[in-house]
Amino acid sequence: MQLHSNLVVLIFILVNSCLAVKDYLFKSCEQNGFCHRNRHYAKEIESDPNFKSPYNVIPESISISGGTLKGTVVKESVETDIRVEFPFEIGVLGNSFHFKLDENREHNQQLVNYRRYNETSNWAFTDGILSNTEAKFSKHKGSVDVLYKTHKVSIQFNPVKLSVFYKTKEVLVINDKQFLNIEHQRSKENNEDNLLPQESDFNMFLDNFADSKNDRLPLGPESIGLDFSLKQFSNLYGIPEHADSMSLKDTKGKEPYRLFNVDIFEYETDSRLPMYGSIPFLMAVRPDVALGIFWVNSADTYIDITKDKDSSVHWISENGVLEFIIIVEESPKQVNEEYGKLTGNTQLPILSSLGYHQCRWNYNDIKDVLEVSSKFDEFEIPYDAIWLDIEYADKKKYFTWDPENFADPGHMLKELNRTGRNLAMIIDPHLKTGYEVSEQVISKGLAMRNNDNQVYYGHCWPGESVWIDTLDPKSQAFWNDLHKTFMISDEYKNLFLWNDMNEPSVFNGPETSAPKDNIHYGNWEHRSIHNVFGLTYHETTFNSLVDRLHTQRPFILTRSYFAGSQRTAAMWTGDNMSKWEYLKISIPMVLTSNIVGMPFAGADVGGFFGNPSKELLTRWYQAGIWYPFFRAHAHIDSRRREPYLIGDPYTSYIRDAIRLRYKLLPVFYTSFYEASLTGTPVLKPVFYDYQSSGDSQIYDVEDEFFLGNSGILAKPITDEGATGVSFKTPNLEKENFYHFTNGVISDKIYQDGFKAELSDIPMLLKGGSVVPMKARYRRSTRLMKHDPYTLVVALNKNGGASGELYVDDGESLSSEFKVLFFSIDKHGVRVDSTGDCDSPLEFEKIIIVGANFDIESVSSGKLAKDSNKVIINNPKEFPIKFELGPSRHDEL
Ligand code: NBV
Repeated sequence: MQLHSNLVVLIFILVNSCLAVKDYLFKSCEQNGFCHRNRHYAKEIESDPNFKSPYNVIPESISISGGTLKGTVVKESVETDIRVEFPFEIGVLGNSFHFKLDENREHNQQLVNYRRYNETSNWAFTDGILSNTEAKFSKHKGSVDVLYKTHKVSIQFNPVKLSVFYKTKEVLVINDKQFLNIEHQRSKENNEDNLLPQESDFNMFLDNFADSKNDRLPLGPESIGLDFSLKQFSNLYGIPEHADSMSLKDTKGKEPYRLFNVDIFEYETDSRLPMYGSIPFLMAVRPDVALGIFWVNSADTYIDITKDKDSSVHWISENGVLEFIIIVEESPKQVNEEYGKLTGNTQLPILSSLGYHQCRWNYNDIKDVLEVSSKFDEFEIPYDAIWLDIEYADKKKYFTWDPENFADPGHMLKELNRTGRNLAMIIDPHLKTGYEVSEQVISKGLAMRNNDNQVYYGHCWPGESVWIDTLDPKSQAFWNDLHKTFMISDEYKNLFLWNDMNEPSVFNGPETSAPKDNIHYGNWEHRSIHNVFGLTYHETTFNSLVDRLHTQRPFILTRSYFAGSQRTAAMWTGDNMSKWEYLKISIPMVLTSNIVGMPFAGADVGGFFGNPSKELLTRWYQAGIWYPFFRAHAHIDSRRREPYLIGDPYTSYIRDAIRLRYKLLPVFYTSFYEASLTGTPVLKPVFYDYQSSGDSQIYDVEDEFFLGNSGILAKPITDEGATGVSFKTPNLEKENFYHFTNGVISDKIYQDGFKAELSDIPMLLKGGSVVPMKARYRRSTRLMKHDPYTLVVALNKNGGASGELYVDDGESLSSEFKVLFFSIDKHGVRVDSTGDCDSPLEFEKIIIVGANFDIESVSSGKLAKDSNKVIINNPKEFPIKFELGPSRHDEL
């Protein structure tokens, strides 16, 4: 068995090392039964102007109670004897419209749960969502209206169609094109009597895709499909994960976007192929309205997009209940806020996880780890976490240490802790057979099962493995115990965890994942829960860490994720390559993640596969400092490339870049604080603030972004040999942007492009901003704790500026905190605050640019002037009052 499994791994590695993405491994829509059938159905309908949908609401079925409308949709066709009823429910959650439709199915004596999976929302939604009791319903002949806030949803009965109105204007029509399709329960024997004339029966009861490994499809066809027409929306975003542009593309005549969590090897850019995670949330934006569609489904899903003045989106899922949320608000920010109320906002990260992470597959032993660590100090490059990949474990048996190379992990953790550093370790969900942990998983009945209800054995890094079924609530206690005993003792709190391969990745499984007819807790098929499995795994890990660390915020990085993952983990974009195009695409990918409420995102700096040129590596670090999650990583076969190894001037440029990240940590932390409250992006696309600027090009800007609400606008250089940069700055007549390259403020106002040498990180600061920074070099975040702040102030055209700073202890789950609000004008500098933390903060400098008033003296601190900058050193007391000189501008 062992020999066999090693052979499989070897073949996998050999095959992988000579091929790029094996798209033949992944089903195209054409090959994937349910997608093929739904596209076929849509095509038939589009070509028949007389088509009348067979789905109607039964008027007498409507009942309203306690803020919920219940009713029944009937699928009825005169050409056939089909008559199936689907109960549905409509409600309003917060300010979001919620629709859920199920099917009353007959128990068919099968092993697998015969019902449509209806628990995706249990994983995706946060606790304590309240129904909006102010929602009103009004019945009419042939329709019923739901009214809430400034919204109305009108449900037409025959055929079923939902029109969504916002401030009296129609913004969305659901089932406008009549693509609604619910493949109801039937058997192979009576299938013919259950088909509509427009339907194809392609692969309803068998899956002939070569890699499908005989999926038994025990429940036959169960797919759902539905179209959404977005009125006057042509800017669509979201539905990650794809290595593609931020603005979604038209898929007519092409592959649809697919959401199916897979370990995609050497993924290509400009692709709608599925990747490691999926968030079925789409945002559409026009100057006056922003709209969100959250398709609450964890099965294999395709999305067809037609882009036009009125765009349309066709969602197709393999099974599950038909459930979706519609959010309509004025701005993308408000849509994020509503989505955050449903799925939760990102956790406020432990501050040190916002520092720089140094990873590679693999650091060889403890000596290696500690040497790398001290090299960072020798070269005065800050870092916060060093990472261990799969080789630290004894024969890749997670929860063990390699006895030779990692004999005394306690010593390593203590040494790292001395300089405030963390160790991040990988723990994957595949567990090698034949050792204590996997044996217990099997004996406790916690393993994922195959379609014969036996433990499922597959292959992954350690060879033959079993998978923990984290849908089973019993897995939690078991996982808690493992983490407690493994992590040596409570003494060590400087541990971060990394959950990889949790799509789950199965080397010999269909599409490199688990067979869809495998079985999970509740006898649900893997088919139904596939896209949420990764979340169940990292959430279980999160809870284990909370259990172990008690009051300290855990940090977990996950590769696979779903809507709701933001509550407990950070993500990264997986195995990219050391090529310029991957550096470039990482920015729209991270922006997309921010748009859909998962801001703690990053990409492997330097590229995972291959060896970057020195220029590429430098530019990647300069871009990487903006990723909310900032980690360098490299494949086991790549050359070592820790920043100090590259040699000057590159090492110096990289050092400067990393140090700039540390200087900006107060801004990152404040942005995360805001994100944790309101779901707002940490890396914010430009269109968020210029939605109604009248500049339609702003909607496609995907190579520059704001850092939260700080006013910092950055545009990383992602082209080889580039020596200049040109920003897209809207509203230049009304607003001014100051040069802020490398975090050094200048009084120069941006006009058009400028030069950017290899040493330069191009950035601008919007007039009207106050940026709190910590300027001193320290080895790690924790060592910066008591450092004083510098305030960088860029005044707007009216001579004013404001900004925010969030402070707490940086690590406790619930700690005392303080939010400072800075405001500056010709009278002086004010600081207001809220919160209960009263540890004093120190400010060492205030640098002001853009003052067209002359400050003669200040009430606190020492005034200095450097060309056109005003500098106040060591201000002790706020407010600071300005005494203006004779050339004051009274019109201000
Ligand atoms: O654990 C090894 C790697 C890891 O370094 C990488 O970051 C993950 O995305 N892991 C995938 C396994 C396979 C890599 C080919």
